[in-house]
Amino acid sequence: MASEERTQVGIVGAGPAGLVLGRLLELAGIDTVILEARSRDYVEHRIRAGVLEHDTAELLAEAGVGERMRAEGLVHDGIELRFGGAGHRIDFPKLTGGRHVVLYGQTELVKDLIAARLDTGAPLRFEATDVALHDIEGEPWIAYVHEGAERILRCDAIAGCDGFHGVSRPAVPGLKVWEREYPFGWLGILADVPPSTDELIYAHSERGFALHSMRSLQLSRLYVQCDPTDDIANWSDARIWEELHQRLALDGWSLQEGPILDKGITPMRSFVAEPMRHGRLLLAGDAAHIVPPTGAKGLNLAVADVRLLAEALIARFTGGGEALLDAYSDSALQRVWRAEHFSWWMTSMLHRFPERDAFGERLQLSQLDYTCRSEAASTSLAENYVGLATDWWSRA
Ligand code: FAS
Ligand code: PHB
Repeated sequence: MASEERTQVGIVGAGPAGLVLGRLLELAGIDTVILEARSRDYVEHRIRAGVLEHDTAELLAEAGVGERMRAEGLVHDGIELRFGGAGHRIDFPKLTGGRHVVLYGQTELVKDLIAARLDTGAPLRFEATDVALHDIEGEPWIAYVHEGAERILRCDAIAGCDGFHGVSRPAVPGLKVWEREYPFGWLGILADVPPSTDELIYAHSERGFALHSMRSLQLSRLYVQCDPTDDIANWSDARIWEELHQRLALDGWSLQEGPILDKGITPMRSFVAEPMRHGRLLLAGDAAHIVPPTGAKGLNLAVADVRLLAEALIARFTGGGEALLDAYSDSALQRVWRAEHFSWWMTSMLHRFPERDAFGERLQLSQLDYTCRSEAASTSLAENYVGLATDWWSRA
């Protein structure tokens, strides 16, 4: 006989979406239970995003989980676009009225959120398997297995924060899906070497795209565009560094090598599923949408979703009615499509397309040149990269 319990919001998934939502609801006194399929160790060491938008960093600090981010995160006031043998800096504060980004790995953010939740004792169940959603249009409940026992969680609402391969999106009937696959992926490395640059370098080269990012002043994170079906076994450390040297090359600048601690290939896609609500099931984060990582939007978009979702659920549970919940999907999708377009635009401008399209390549170079020369075009890149201010969406 399965043991039963009840909560106000059942959250499926302990990635950034589920953990931030859990934190915001907990601070508002809303009961939640988070169910996570994998182990704590797995979730805390899954290397993914690195850039926090201005308002994402602010939200984490306001939610009381930003202390280590403030101490160890790196505030960045710009990025460099490198093409045609020259580097061009995009100055964020100058173009956006003082906004910036913070370099702080998703692994660290997840560790901070998990620690905060375990510290308060709010339920967070790792290795919760066989999660199945039921009666999402009526009286929702979640069946799952934990510590060898069948469990039932009855909820007033379910937040599907279980990522692209989760069970929540498939539970929504009649979904409308938009998808675009790209003919390339990213090979990413984590290297035990100080970054060779103070700010991120996005490089367009004849050999393909490369990105020099970082995780700290001691740890570098770098990427090269590759065939999405390629096998990482085909990429020796020496071959990876050689490609990075060639694609990031600039007179008077050199790239420092170091031991590679982790390497992997990630395919790229743009994906949106609508609506993000069905009955009492609300989708947030990668469960509803995916962006190519070029614009550093994935994690930030997940946080933007749960900022809206938390506000709607808090209103629902504190006598504010369901108007914000009814508006959640449309409000979230406005931000989703803006991030989808920006991520597609950055990806299309910077990557070399396999069909060796000479005309397309000249268009890319012209777009890069214009983006760096025109204050209007630089401002457009900068305001999307640091993240449109939360109140931007309510302006006429
Ligand atoms: P997540 O996928 O992070 O979390 C979902 C959670 O749900 C996971 O912990 C999963 O174990 C759990 N789950 C899944 N199914 C479940 C089930 N049935 N029951 C219970 N739990 C379940 N974004 C960037 O901005 N920059 C990057 O460089 C970048 N690199 C990436 C590299 C890779 C390989 C991937 C896959 C993504 C990358 N992203 C990047 C995007 C990434 O950061 C996501 O946008 C971000 O993790 C989204 O957070 P969540 O929506 O919480 O989803
Ligand atoms: C990262 O540091 O992982 C990173 C930074 C910027 C991007 C994508 C990934 O656009």
